[in-house]
Amino acid sequence: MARTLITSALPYINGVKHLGNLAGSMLPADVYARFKRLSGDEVLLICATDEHGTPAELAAQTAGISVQAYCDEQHEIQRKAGEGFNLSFDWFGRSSSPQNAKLTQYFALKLEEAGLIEERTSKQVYSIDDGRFLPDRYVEGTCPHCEYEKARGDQCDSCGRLLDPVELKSPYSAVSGTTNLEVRETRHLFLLQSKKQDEIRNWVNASEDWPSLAKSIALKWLDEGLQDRAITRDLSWGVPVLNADGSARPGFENKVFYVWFDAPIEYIAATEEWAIANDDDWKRWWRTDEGADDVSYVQFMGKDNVAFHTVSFPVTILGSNEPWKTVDKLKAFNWVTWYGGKFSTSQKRGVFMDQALDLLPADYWRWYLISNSPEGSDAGFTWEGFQAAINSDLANVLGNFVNRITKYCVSKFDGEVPAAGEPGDAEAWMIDELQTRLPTLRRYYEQMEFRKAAAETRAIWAAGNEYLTKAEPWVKYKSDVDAAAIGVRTGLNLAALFGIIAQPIIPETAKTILDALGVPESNRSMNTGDMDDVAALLDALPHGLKVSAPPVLFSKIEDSQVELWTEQFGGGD
Ligand code: B3M
Ligand code: ZN
Repeated sequence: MARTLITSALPYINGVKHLGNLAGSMLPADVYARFKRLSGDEVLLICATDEHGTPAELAAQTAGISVQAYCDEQHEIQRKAGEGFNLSFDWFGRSSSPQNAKLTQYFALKLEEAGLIEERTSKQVYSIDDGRFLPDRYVEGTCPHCEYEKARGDQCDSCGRLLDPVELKSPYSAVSGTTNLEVRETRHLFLLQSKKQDEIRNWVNASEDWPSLAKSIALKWLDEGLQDRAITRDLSWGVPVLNADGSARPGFENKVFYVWFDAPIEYIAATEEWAIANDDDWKRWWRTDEGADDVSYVQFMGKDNVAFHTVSFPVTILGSNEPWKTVDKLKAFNWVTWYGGKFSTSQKRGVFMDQALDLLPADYWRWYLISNSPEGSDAGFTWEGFQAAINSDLANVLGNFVNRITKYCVSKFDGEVPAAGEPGDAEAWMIDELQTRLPTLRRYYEQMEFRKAAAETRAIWAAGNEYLTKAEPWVKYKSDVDAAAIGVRTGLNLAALFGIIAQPIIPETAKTILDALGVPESNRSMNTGDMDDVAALLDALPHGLKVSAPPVLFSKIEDSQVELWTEQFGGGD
């Protein structure tokens, strides 16, 4: 059995994610995992909250609670939101787990043994008024590259460049706002990435399966030259820096590892968390000397995370000189924008995951976000676009088809799959369509082209509607019941097929359809073998099988709802 390991970038712990975050890693990772499971692979889908670093500390401080309590609370909220969206994580872990602390410390020791870690004195911003160093986001100021005035110490939100806090112009403390700052010296561990420049370039070049967005970002970073970087910070919340014997490293008692050093390691540690909970073996997914050499490993992330996954994390795992599994395919996404601009809680722009589920079921959002996946470029969310997609694709093209054919079967054929009738021209046309479209659909999924996969899914649903127009069982029924019967039988089988191919994107609705048609779990697969024989697919439901009409699958979004939501969450203005 082929094995696929899938990780989604770990959502940062500070607050529920918006629809753009969902669309840029967790949701496509889930869709791909569902497709792979339906294709017969053994799949492990891993995600976790990313809990260390300055944003967590700052958010906890604002909330007036301890960082630990803040993370406990937020992890639970994010876990629930993920569950609400039917994200089928095999494990949703926490980077603050003891497994991650241990593994992070282990990697650091291995890297040091390999001569890739060095203690260096570095310059850090120190706040005299706050009485502390201000690493990363604790300091804000003007970006030296693009002059954006609210750049954070670690990265500029405007031009996307990674920054060193001491580079910021006109810096101020994010804790207190004070500008009474100075640069002081402090000791940190540096990861000597420059030593790994050639090895990483060779590794990136050897990767044949990376979609172009990820590869071009990785090569751009390599062209700029890999910088050695500090992997520790003057903070108390995080993974402690230890010696091999477990004692605190002298001079590092008040320091922890940098969040971007331990966060990707959590992919592995979360697998360990999963293994402990399920009495399984995590090494068969991660150690090539323990069976992971036949795993295909796919990562999902927004484009701003690519450098960390193609350069920094590989330096960590390749630099350890141990046989760890590295990524095979890396799928990166552009942004989902809110009417072309940024999502913002404070400015009431955009919908966040928990709010979305208060408005409509998960499948509505999943469909829209996947069929408008920000793959080739940014994708703008608009209420109007959302309404149009739901009303047309889901309510009209899919929903009406299923309701019409099942209701007709119930009213004219006693709710039983009719046995009579021989396939004719209309059926031959439908078979022809599916013979090209089903392999195309599978190919788009294999290539992780989600927008195209959704478009092809819709095209198959639309072809089914065209088939019914050609077969017109309701007209034929008046003169020739058997001729109507073949149309109804084919229509019911099409409805089942529509449910089967809908599973990766809209799993809940797909289940409703397949349950109503009595399709057993074992006949819901999307693997090549089961999809090859199209004629058999269109006569798969046992003749005489009792079917029922499912409840209305999707309700249309009214203009009045669009108006109301535009007021509540912002819109085009
Ligand atoms: N937490 C991304 C972010 O929140 C970061 C991803 C970590 S993946 C190891 O933007
Ligand atoms: Zn900038």
